[in-house]
Amino acid sequence: MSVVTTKMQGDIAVVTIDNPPVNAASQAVRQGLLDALRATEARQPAAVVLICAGRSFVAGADIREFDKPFLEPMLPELLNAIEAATRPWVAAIHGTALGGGCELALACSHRIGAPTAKIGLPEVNLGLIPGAGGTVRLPRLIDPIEAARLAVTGKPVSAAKALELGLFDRLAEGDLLAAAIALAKDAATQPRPEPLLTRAAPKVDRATWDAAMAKLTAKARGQDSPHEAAAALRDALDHDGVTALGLERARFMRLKASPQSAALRYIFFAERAVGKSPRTKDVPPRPLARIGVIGGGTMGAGIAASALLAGLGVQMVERDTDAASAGAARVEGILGGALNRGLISEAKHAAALARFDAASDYATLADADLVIEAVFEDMAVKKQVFAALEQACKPEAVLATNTSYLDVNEIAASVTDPSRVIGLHFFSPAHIMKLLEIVVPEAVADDVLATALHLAKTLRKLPVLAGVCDGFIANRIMSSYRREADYLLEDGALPHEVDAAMRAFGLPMGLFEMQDLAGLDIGWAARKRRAATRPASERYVDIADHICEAGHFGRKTGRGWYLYGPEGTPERNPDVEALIVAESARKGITRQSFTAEQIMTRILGCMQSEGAAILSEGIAASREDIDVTMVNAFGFPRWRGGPMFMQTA
Ligand code: 3H9
Repeated sequence: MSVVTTKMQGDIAVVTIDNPPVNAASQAVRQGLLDALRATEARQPAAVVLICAGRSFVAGADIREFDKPFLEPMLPELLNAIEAATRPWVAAIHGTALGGGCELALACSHRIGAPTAKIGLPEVNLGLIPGAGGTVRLPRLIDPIEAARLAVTGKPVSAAKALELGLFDRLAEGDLLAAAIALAKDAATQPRPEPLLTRAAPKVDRATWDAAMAKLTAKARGQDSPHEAAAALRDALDHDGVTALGLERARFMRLKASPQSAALRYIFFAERAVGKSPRTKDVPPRPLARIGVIGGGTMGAGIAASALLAGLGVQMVERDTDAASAGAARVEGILGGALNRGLISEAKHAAALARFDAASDYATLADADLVIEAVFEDMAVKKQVFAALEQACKPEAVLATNTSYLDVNEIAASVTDPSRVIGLHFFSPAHIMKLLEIVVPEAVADDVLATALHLAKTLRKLPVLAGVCDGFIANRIMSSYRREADYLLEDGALPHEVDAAMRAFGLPMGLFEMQDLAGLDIGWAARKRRAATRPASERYVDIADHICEAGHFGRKTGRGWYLYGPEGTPERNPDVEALIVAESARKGITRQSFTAEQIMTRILGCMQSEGAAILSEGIAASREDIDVTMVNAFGFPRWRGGPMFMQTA
């Protein structure tokens, strides 16, 4: 069956695209649309409605075609032809109209949206700009700065906002097709709006424009495409539509061939490829309606809030009633924050609170389908919790640990049925961070793994599967490059130099600033715990230990790797720098200076060799697992794809 069909409904032609899953504008769709255009031009209906089957309007060009030569008909020419049609075309939009889908809607003479629809130009997220007239037509339809906001930030807008901006002519009350046909009938009786391409460019004062673009591109941090999108929009204001279209196309083609776009497209597909296991194919998950969370600290509260916001019931358990009240207050704080910021309605807030309870009694977990412990990182404590869970929970309940590095096989072996135990490593703040490392112990049952993946989906998290080892994927790589950064200090670099190199690379924060923010005492405690098992031959840098021994734990004590004044801005710490120089001397190391590039070559090389070890040991199944983890756990710049992608790109 053709992916594009045309049927008459009275005197209106209804053209339907049906190309699951997201109606991407593949070659077949483009050809189908061209055929539909020719047929409707020949038949001359009163008007044409363009609608999509399935869950969405066209969600963009087919990204999978981008690595191959483009096939005719090309999207820009097709859209020009649709815009030049003699009959009105009404785009009826539900789900998402993104990228080429938004551009298709702009080529139509009218647009109507379902109230839940979203529309936008997300090409920048793939290292691109719109390449089929988006930057040219949109500023000729709506306020050019608002048009730039869509193209430069890549963030879509809601149907209500699209109506307010003038991007939609109407919102559909009730049935979308019926409402679109009504609009098409109205359009057939009215003069055609002038095609956007031939409209005069709107005038925007240069200074106002530049200030707006500076604001919109402020967060680009090394990524080119937002700047390119802003420049394309400016071209569209400075030139007639046809000339601007040529400039946009040239820019699009150049960016499509760029390493940044290759990296961003890789990570787009990588994020959709991870979190799948052949073991769970055709294995239904266990029921999941109410979960238990042990521990009401920052992590436990974040996990609880995330589950409540996803519609699950949550029973929190703390060691006594005071701790339970404090944990409950943390959860209520997160939910209240979401309400105040307009992220959830009053009704959703009330319903989430109604599904929540905090207590000090494990017996309250009797009906929990899955329990996640988020208590202190200590094997003995974890085993005690699991022993209590075994007593309190129903036998089919999944028991999960949120440990970030402890041996999940050992935890599993401590209960009678180890097949029910799995690792669910959330990242802080757990209600915001998307990554969820699912740690798969040897004895785990397939349906327990399926339940963990189902939980990730319910919580709208990005699951990555990891094997059991110290630190799994995320913290194992983090520990290794942290160690390398410490070696760099002894070898001649200073903390601000390492941090500046990391920021210049595109990371949001340097490693030492990050440690100061998290608190140096956390890593110190972990190092002390591991001291007994650390091989004597291993190179060990004790600078951080000396800082902690002096009672300096980072931001919270005003001193750490840096000094913090009342403003909270990190300043170089002369005492620490003297300590570093003294440590190099004590170890007989001749200090040398490093360029930012040399620093990053060492840090990146270290991430890559640890990643290679993780792959060869089977801790991660693919390089995608590692790259997705690095991008989503530690802010590794998406536009570089990830350390493993960089090694092979
Ligand atoms: C563009 O349009 C350029 C033009 O300006 C100019 C051209 C000349 N192509 O995310 P999901 C697949 S650039 C191919 O899990 P959701 C996806 O891989 C494009 N495939 O679902 C997955 O496959 P699988 C501008 C695509 O409901 C499946 O669909 N558009 C495309 O969470 C489901 O995806 C964008 O950047 C595509 N364009 O989210 C939009 N999109 O099942 C990119 C998706 O095999 N897409 N797939 O793993 C999205 O943002 C989300 O997919 C969307 C749905 C919001 C649509």
